[in-house]
Amino acid sequence: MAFGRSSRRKPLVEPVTLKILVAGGFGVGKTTLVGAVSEIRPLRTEETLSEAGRPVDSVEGVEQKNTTTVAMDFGRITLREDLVLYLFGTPGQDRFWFLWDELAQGSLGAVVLADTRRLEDCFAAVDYFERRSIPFTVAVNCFDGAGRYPGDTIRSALDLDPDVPVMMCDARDRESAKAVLIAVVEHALAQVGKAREHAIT
Ligand SMILES: Nc1nc2c(ncn2[C@@H]2O[C@H](COP(=O)(O)OP(=O)(O)OP(=O)(O)O)[C@@H](O)[C@H]2O)c(=O)[nH]1
Ligand SMILES: [Mg+2]
Repeated sequence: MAFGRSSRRKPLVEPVTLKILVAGGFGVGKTTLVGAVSEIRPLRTEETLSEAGRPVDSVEGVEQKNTTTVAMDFGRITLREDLVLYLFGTPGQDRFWFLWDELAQGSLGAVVLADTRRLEDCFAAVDYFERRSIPFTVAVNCFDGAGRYPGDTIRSALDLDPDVPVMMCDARDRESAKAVLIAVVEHALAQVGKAREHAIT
């Protein structure tokens, strides 16, 4: 163009940015999910799993796993021109619990990833968000060879409230991971709406 007018269209509004946590037990696919959807190169804080850690860090079912998140994952996804999510993946190992309060600050909602082969590993995350009234959804990462169960079976096994969405996903798949994030945003916004209504009436 003659006078260098940029052809790039500027967004009409500044996007709303929301913070979403991606939580769950050790090796459930949190880093994978953030990496699958992030439009920026995700920030990772991976350390190699050591021989010494073997008794503590069971990689049963995810034997190809040789690193673990020691602080957080960070990624970003634009869901719409006016809606951007900042994603924070938590570390999965119990010894990094002290980081969760920092990561949870200011978050709109959370995804708790679960693996049906070790469902109990996500109890702590479910508990954490319930106690703090942070809206969350449960996404079962369907690993090959893991048992498939209906959402309601997962719901009762985790003793979830009826309004907590439960869905299946493949953390490696961008569209699947994106659907999980859309569900958590919708759920969290609905919860905020309900809380507001409650405050008015
Ligand atoms: N088959 C299969 N493998 C997966 C899937 N998601 C993740 N993986 C693999 O499982 C392993 C664990 O994934 P990570 O994303 O590192 O898990 P994480 O929850 O971030 O682990 P920590 O940070 O250590 O708690 C990796 O080797 C992935 O390639 C999946 O949906 N299917
Ligand atoms: Mg990780």
